[in-house]
Amino acid sequence: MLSHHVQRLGRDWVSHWCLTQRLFRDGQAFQHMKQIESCCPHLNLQDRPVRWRLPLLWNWHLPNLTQNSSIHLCPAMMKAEGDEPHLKRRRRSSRDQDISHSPNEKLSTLSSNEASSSPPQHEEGSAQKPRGVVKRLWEYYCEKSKKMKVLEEDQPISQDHQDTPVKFDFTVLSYNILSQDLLEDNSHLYKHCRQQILAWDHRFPNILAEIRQMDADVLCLQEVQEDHYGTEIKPSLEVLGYHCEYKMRTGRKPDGCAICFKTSKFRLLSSNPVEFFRCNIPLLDRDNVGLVLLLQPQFSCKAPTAAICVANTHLLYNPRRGDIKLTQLAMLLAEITNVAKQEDGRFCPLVVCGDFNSVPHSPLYNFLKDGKLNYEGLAIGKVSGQEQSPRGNRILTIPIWPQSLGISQDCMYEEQEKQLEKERETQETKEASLENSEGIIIVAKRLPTDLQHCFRLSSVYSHYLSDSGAPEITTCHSRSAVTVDYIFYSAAKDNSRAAEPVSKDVFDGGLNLLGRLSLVTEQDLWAVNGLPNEANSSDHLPLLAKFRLEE
Ligand code: KL2
Repeated sequence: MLSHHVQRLGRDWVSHWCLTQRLFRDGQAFQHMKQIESCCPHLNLQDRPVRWRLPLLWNWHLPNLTQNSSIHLCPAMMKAEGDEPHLKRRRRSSRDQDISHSPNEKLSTLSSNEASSSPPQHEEGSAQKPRGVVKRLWEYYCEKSKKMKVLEEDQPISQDHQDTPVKFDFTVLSYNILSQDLLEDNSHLYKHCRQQILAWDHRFPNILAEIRQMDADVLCLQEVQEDHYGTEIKPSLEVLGYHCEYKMRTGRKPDGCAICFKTSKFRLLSSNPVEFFRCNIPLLDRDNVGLVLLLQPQFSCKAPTAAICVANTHLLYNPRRGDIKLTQLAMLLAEITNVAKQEDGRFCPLVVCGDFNSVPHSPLYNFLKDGKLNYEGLAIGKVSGQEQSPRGNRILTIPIWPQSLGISQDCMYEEQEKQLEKERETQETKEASLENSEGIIIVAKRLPTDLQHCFRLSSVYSHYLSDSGAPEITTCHSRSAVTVDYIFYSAAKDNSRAAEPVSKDVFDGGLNLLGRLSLVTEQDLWAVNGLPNEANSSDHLPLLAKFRLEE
């Protein structure tokens, strides 16, 4: 499976023969391939033509395909998401200062108030820095160290699980592709970019080329603009073998979330859009959405699991409105609970992707992963962790959302919760009479400020690079460089990756994380002019993970 995937990735690299030759001349490609082969003989790289070996290097080098190099950034026609503040939390290290003042940037202009804290703005006609080539490597799970590792020469091989009777491998990509309307509404965030690279005609071919090269079986895309979706994105992805499902935001912003899957790998069982806007609930006056699919894997033999559930969302940006973000998340979780619930009462394996506009280890992030949050005394500006010192300190109300929303504190639809309670009671009565015990059922004391959901999820990424400990960055522009994008999944019981918690026994099977495409640091990104740049055409990086579903 893996080597086949590598082959498919590799075919797309034939077109980048110049890079191939350069890397081989430098000896880098060969060296890296040798390392991979020595660690993973099951990849059988020896048998492949040379051109199939390159994708594992994963150096982006996308050609400038644009014909039309001019762009007119129109003034914002609509107010950006409510009255959102302009500053996101921004981590500036001394290293970044060095970058801003590096000799390479002599010709860049720094505006007086941004000179020390923001990347330089580009002047048309200024000397070019290197093209945006971000080096990202495949990291594979190492059974021995129980860690994700870039393959090295002395690394033992234990990946192939040859004795697994029934297995299904698939890859998932999560990518906020930056809608052109939002780019133009928030043009102040992209002053470091040459106008030419911000044109949709430049960006779309690059984004499509990235998606083609990664060749994921499932794509979770955010900020997919409706007109571009209809005319370019959907038709192009269909040519690549994807079936596409789309949910546009409510309100006036014409972008939304898409989930696309290879029809050769999955069949659509159901598609469930989620709107977070409710006209009768003042708290829920924002237009964000989610999309939840139930997919049936196309196994070559008898399927061990009937379905997997894939969810995608883009939560509210506003760093101060953690109350809205948490409610939006609860609404998404209620839909996931509904869709993923099987007849036997357990849940099918889950993959939850998206741009959560929340940083790692923030209360919202912890809640999503751990399945519980006590929000007593928590300021709404602290929920997402986007700002270290949020203005205002309004505390979350108890409860956060009104009962009229119809979603319980367990993030379930009230109806489903009642049904579940009934089932549980019947089960407990049965167990008590069987054991003939004193029938003491210990119920954990539940506070009114306790939020819960049914799942415990693991994150594909660990948010800090394993070698340097530097924070991984998924989005970067002139005001922010943080992780806000994630791929979460329900881990198989024996697959507690990188100190991630094991899923509760509520899942019917689970997923093994086989590998991921490594992320990079803020410094790495500013070394290629930040995002978007010549080759990376969004202000986010794509996240990519490979999973195995086992019997
Ligand atoms: O952070 V994002 O970018 O996940 O990449 O999600 C939102 C922001 C997206 C959808 O609302 O638009 C961006 N300052 C900075 N970014 C903003 C703002 C703002 N005031 N408003 C919207 N976005």
